Amino acid sequence: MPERPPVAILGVPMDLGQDRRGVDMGPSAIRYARLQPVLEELGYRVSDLGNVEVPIPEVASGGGGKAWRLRAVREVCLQVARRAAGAAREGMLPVFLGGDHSVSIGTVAGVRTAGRTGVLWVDAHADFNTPETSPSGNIHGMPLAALTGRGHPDLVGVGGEGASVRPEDVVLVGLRSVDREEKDLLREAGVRVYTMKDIDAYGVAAVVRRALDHLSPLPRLHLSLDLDVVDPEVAPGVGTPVRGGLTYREAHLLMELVSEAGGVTSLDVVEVNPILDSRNRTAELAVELVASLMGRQILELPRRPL
Ligand code: NNH
Ligand code: MN
Ligand code: MN
Ligand code: MN
Repeated sequence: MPERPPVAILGVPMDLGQDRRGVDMGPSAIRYARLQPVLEELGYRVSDLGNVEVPIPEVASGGGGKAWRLRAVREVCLQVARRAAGAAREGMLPVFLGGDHSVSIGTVAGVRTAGRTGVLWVDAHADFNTPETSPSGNIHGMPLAALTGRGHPDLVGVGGEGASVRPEDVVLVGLRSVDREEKDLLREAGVRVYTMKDIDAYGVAAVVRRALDHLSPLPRLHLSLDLDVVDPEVAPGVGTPVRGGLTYREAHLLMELVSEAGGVTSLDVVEVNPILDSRNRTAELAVELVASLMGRQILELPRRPL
């Protein structure tokens, strides 16, 4: 992995994968919280590629009940995948700003065309539903299942033939809300899962070390950060808050340890909803966490290992 690859920011203002308004403003909120200047201060060359065009729910087409607005979500994800593939093949480090988590069906499908990709899914939820198991019909609860080849063919097929990632290349961290049948799918798929209980019992450091021992041998690492993984007291601006999440420092430590281990080749920052937030706190936290992931340190000094 090159030391400081050029960064490309791509916004995906999509709120079609769930039914609370406002997450479409995530890209604006995160840009307003100074993502680009913060990355430039860290020494990156950054280009903002703008936003992918997304229809508003009032005019979005397709599907209902088992997978709401399926056709529109697929169309957006196809665009995202095309842009993501371009950026990754040019050797850029794409940072995708959601939007709800359904955008990741496109981001991961795109970046993996540049090489086999390990996925670190950091989320309160597993996002491993299919239309059959989903209690809500919301596609933002389905992206990881789709990426590993499960669910509606229109979602699975965003990446072309076959699954975008192998289940053994996926690690989930931070879970505390998983639907009943979703649990069965997770177990059958054989993905690695570290829940909040594991974090409580062993600590973030041990969990991250295990996750990266497993994923680091792969040529690419994609981190998909759903801000609802952080405790809602710290990150209130999300559509589906769940108590008992990462503390402020646990979230930073996770990022710092991934950075120390070599960083990522692509990143999603999703589910920031400024309408549900107060004073843009969650977007500001998101930018801070990205800074920690991209190399910001408390002390810029060589440290001796403990
Ligand atoms: N599991 C629920 C569903 O399928 C909620 C998913 N919500 C999320 N996922 N925010 O990250 O609808
Ligand atoms: Mn999610
Ligand atoms: Mn979530
Ligand atoms: Mn596919």
